[in-house]
Amino acid sequence: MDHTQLEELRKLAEDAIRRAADIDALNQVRVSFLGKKGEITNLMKALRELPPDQKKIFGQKINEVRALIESELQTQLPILHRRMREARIQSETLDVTLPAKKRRFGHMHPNTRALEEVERIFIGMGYEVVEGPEIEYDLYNFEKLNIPKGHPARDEQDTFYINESILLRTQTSSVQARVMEKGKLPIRMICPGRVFRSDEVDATHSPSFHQIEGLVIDRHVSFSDLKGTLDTFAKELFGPETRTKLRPHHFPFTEPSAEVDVSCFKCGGKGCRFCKGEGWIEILGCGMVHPHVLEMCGIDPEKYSGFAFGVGLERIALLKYEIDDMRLLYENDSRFLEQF
Ligand code: 2NL
Repeated sequence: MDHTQLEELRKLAEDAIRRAADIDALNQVRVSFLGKKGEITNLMKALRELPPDQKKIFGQKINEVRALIESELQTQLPILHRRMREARIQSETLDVTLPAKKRRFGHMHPNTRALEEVERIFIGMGYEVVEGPEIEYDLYNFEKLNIPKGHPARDEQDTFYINESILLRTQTSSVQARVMEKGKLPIRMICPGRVFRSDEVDATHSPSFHQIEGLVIDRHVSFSDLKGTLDTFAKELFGPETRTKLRPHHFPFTEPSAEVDVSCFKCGGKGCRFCKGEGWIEILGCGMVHPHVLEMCGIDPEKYSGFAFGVGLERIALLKYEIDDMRLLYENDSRFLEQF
């Protein structure tokens, strides 16, 4: 160990410190000179081998060099900080004269628009919106709705079964059966949601579509309540001129049952291309809840009565927005969706 060697080390360190391009590089220099295995630390260890008189001289000298390196590092730190900040500002400059990027706005799917419209109407009449599981027990989807084993609606040709007792719901009535079973009366609810049927895709069918069902249960609910409610609904949805008419029908879960037609909102009922010359368009199915259904869901049919109805959401969307093929609703072609 001699003075020149220490002097060289100091120069070397100073040089490395000045050349460090950023804070990381500076830290590396710090470690390589002052760190646990650094040059200065090694020299300190080497002191032990020296005779006592030299130990003192070189000890002092090494400490001086260390202090110099430390102060040099201290000086360089703010300089590097400033330099890095300036470089970042340089690279982040914003050219405000560049043309703006065009924003692409998304918007509501026609199904969602139709759904929110229907929900708005029924919420306005005091209904609650309730949702339930898409994977359902046979018990809630069929049994409690008066569709016993062996009924054609249960056919594997029409229903997606997961196993013998679990399936993909074919109607949202299963949600209503669950609500009735809870026993909190009266009930005034709609339940929108996805349902599944084993259908081939065509212009009016899909294996998965959406339904909105409604249910009202209270004392003294009558068929005229049902008629009035659906007439109000049709007028709200298709315009105040709309008239409704009921045709007798059959559903296993209602008695009596009916299908509801609305006067064509294009021609006012005279008959046109839109209503295929009929003047009327079918929009939903309905009826008074079958006493047996009430019973199976734990409600006393002697004390309570109610009505129920079901509409296909896609059918409403197709009619309201004059779309002629249901597949367009599922393809997510933005050129189509942009039009609504
Ligand atoms: C249709 C017919 C309908 C119901 C659904 C219902 C639900 C319960 C009890 C009784 Cl919990 N009925 N729902 C009633 C009549 C018709 O839907 O053609 N839908 C598209």
